[in-house]
Amino acid sequence: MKVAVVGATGLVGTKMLQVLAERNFPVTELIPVASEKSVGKEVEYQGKKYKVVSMTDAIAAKPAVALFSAGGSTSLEWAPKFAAAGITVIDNSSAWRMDPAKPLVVPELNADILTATDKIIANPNCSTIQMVVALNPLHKKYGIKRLVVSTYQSVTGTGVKAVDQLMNERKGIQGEMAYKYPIDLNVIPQIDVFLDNGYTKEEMKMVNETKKIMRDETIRVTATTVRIPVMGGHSESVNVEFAQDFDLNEIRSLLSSAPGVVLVDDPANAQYPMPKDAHEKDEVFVGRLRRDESQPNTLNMWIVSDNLRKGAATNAVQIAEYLQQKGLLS
Ligand code: 2RA
Repeated sequence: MKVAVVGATGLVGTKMLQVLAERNFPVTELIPVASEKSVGKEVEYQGKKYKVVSMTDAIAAKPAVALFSAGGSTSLEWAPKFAAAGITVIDNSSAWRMDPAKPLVVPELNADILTATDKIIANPNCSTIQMVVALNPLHKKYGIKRLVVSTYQSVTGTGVKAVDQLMNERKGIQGEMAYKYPIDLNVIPQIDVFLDNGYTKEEMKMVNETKKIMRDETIRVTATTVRIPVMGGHSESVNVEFAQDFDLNEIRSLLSSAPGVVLVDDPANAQYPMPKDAHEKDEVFVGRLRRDESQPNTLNMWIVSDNLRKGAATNAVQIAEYLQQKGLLS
């Protein structure tokens, strides 16, 4: 199968290539695509070098599927052109996520909504993906009424410029700033721009995408999203109010058998998920499970995952795998 990766030289694009190779996706021809300034550069895939091509050349090559990680405006302009050529686009930007006509997919939850006519499929925001993967089995059993989430997000979510900023600060080198403020030895309670309601765009992504993916508009969600100086993945403290009472042991067993979830919850031995341990893993790690003693039917949990993998590249490749296995690609 011909596969295009659009934004192949970026952090997520590079990870998409890595994940496609690791999971043995049946790639017969790889078409790496990037902005005009990167055309002609080479990327490596399974030990072979491939030349980066332009968008127009990629469409002419007619891949069956194009994994996009090139930003919202590029996606708004180019995804419809790929789709019009019969190419299925799996898009990692926020451009199409809340479009009612476009599926927003986390395969563990809602791949069943996909059809052969879906030519633009949205990959959700990283912080949303890891949260819903962990919450889905609990929602099915107890019904979630309300979520209060606070995130601790890795600099890799911003991109290579932010990774460079953190490393430069560590080494005392004056370099380009990805953030308005230093990130090393600091915490920045702003991810993306502020909206009129006082929340950031990242916070409202968590609110709106959660309802769409979980197919339940009644779930109430409030979020505070924060950037911290770590590399390995995003962490989240989630307070979950259920419609009915729960049993903590049953919660543990539901999470232990949930697809894509690994339970790491042994406080007596100081075992809990940490971004260092989630780095380069595809699963969502859950721990610190405890009853919220301040109100009934409420659970506290801690969720960690590698934002570049399950939060972006792995989820996109899993969608492609589903489409391929179900014969939904042209
Ligand atoms: C972030 N959620 O971590 C973004 C990346 N998509 O900034």
